[in-house]
Amino acid sequence: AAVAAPSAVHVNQLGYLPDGPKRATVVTASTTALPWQLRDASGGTAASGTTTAGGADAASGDSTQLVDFSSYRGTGTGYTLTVDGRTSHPFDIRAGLYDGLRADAMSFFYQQRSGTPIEARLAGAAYARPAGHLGVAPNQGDTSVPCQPGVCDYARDVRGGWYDAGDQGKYVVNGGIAAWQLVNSFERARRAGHAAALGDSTLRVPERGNKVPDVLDEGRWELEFLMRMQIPDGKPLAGMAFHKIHDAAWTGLPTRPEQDSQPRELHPASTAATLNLAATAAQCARVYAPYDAAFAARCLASARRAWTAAQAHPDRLAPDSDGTGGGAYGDTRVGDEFYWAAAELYATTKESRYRDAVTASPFHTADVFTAAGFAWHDTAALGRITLATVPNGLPATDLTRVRASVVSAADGYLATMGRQGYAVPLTTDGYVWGSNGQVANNASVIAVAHELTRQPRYRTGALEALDYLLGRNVLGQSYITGYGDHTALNQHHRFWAHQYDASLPNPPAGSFAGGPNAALQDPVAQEKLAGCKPAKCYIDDIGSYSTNEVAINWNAPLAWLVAFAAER
Ligand code: 9MR
Repeated sequence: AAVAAPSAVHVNQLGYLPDGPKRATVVTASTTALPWQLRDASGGTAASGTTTAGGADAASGDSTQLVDFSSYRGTGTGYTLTVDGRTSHPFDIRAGLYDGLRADAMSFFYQQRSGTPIEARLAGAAYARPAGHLGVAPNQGDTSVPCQPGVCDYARDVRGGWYDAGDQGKYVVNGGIAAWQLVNSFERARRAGHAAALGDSTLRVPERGNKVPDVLDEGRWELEFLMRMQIPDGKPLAGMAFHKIHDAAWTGLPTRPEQDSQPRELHPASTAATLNLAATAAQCARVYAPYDAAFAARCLASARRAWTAAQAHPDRLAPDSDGTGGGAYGDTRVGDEFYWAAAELYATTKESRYRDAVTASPFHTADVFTAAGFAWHDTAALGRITLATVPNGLPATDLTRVRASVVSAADGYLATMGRQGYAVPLTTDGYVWGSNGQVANNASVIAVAHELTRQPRYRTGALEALDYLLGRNVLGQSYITGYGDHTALNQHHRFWAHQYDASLPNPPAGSFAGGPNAALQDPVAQEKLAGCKPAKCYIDDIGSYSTNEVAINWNAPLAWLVAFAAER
């Protein structure tokens, strides 16, 4: 595989929807309008016009001009845009634009599954591998995993779930938000009348043909793992969830999952993990009920136990320091998780005790949609979205306020987009570890505002965030493998490590890079990106884990957003 050099005319390299916005950005010193031409595959001029000022883009430092060809109504493949003698990568304009990416961004999760073989017939021969972490040598987990010394005196079967990212750790807080977003994408699509697009036999997963929507099959793979992380009755801290399970020491790259010989360990139970379990298991009880009543009941029982345990132990806080052999995922502020869990339990059960927990939470009236966006450590927005969209018994005035808070957050993100050359719902200080995930999360809030209001500007905003992720950005970089000419191809991963071992594959199509991170938190970024403007702090190198890793909590909002964009 090879990628083309970037072009100075930055477009969505996958393309544009016929009825969607169609804008591009050109980096230029010119402060006067420039002529542009849209050319079709045969080279004929399909449309033409002049640019408008994009201004100085603060996050990149570039001065920009904007092209707007939204009024063009033709369809086809192989279009290019020429501005001032410079030509973009080719792109399509067609209604089915996002169908392939919808499946690939979701199928990423199958390929990250632990505890099951990845089958060639589903993933392609290059991506097939034996099951990882089923206790088969040299693996030392995950069928009987002991605790770290002093944490517990027994072992637990915590097989399954998804590997978090390029490493093979499994973390309840990150698994929680990612599972919630996949299941939520189905719940939202069903409300919108588009459930069939995520239905049975729409994904390359082993459960195809079982009459359950494939995205729910995928979510269940993680939910079963999350419930295995719950401490059984009769043990100290019963009902709490272990924060994480991972290797005792970091493994090198490459390390195929089935070849990992490190001991695996359970880390102390945490309030944050327990509330992630309560929230996602409560959502599970609601969404899976029509397909598997017994599973839904098991989810609800687990959620209730987790909630009760978290209330009894509100101060088991995961530290930032526990980062040997796996990510720390420290979280010392758990009021947001309490709110999220209460909201999910209330939406599912309608019981007054959970409603009281919702309305008593300071997060119920706080501005939970920050400029930075919600994240694995900042989950109140998930609860707010559920309360705004899932029928519940909140008083009408409260419900109106809850819904208005989503719409006003979306207006804020749209305003942020409008102030920049690249229409990204991220402020200049938002280029953190996983910034692309934050772009997708904020775009999903804009999409929920579209559901609540039906106002076209919110669909436009959500689609333009995808333009950013697919190449309309300062680097002219598509951050999604396989979609675009100049794409991410060497994301940090222990199996898809082609850059380090030519016998291994690159990441599969639909893999989403973490994205620009101004803090330069790895040696490659520090060496290659010193002095970068925030939006440029990205390098497609396997060693740059702080800018170029994949992770389940980034692919999940991408899959969510693309499912929204693909609806027609
Ligand atoms: O996404 C996480 C980010 O918010 C943190 O700042 C960063 C450092 O702690 O860790 C990120 O998560 C990584 C995790 O720690 C280990 N697995 C890979 C994750 C993505 O890079």
